[in-house]
Amino acid sequence: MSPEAGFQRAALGLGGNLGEPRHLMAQALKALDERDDCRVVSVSRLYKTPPWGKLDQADFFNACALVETCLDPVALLDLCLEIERGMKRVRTERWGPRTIDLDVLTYGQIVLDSERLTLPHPRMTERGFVMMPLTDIAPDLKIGGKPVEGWLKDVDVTGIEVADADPDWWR
Ligand code: A4P
Ligand code: MG
Repeated sequence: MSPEAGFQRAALGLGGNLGEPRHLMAQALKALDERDDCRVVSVSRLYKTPPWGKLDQADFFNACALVETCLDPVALLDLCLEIERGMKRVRTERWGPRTIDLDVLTYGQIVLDSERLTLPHPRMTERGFVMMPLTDIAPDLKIGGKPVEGWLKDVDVTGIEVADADPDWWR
């Protein structure tokens, strides 16, 4: 199914490991879906994932979502950053640190390397915590000519668990 005229399909990656990441991720998706310029088309299952990169930190929750938007790629990034910032601010004041990461993974078939935005997201294909949820919702999406489910076969998914199998976990 193609998006409506003037709308492009983008894939987003969500993650967090401080406070209530599941709640914040759900709130972020609702905030995107409530807008006129962006709607959530599908959301992956919710995953619990061991930390990648810096290992001495708590497990993460991760998920991916497909959205349709009439925002251009940089405006979509700005919206994601604005949602991140808003949540960090609100949460930090009262209950201590909370984090949510909201990355733009792909935008249509656009390949871009600018100061503020790189598309596709440069490290996405190396990360089980991105490829596994993305396979739920876009197994055939091509990244660098290869489908997401093909990338998934090559990444380490050790320790990644489904935390909620209901695709409506965020509603
Ligand atoms: N930027 C450029 N391209 C993009 C893009 N496609 N999407 C720029 C989003 N941002 C993009 O982002 C910093 C800047 O990158 C943005 O202002 C934007 O202009 P950031 O997300 O604040 O950077 P960061 O998170 O500090 O760095 P980095 O390296 O992107 O970290 P990641 O990739 O977010 O990794 N382990 C598990 N299991 N699950 C996780 O979710 N996440 C991280 C953080 C580490 N380990 C993890 C997880
Ligand atoms: Mg990031």
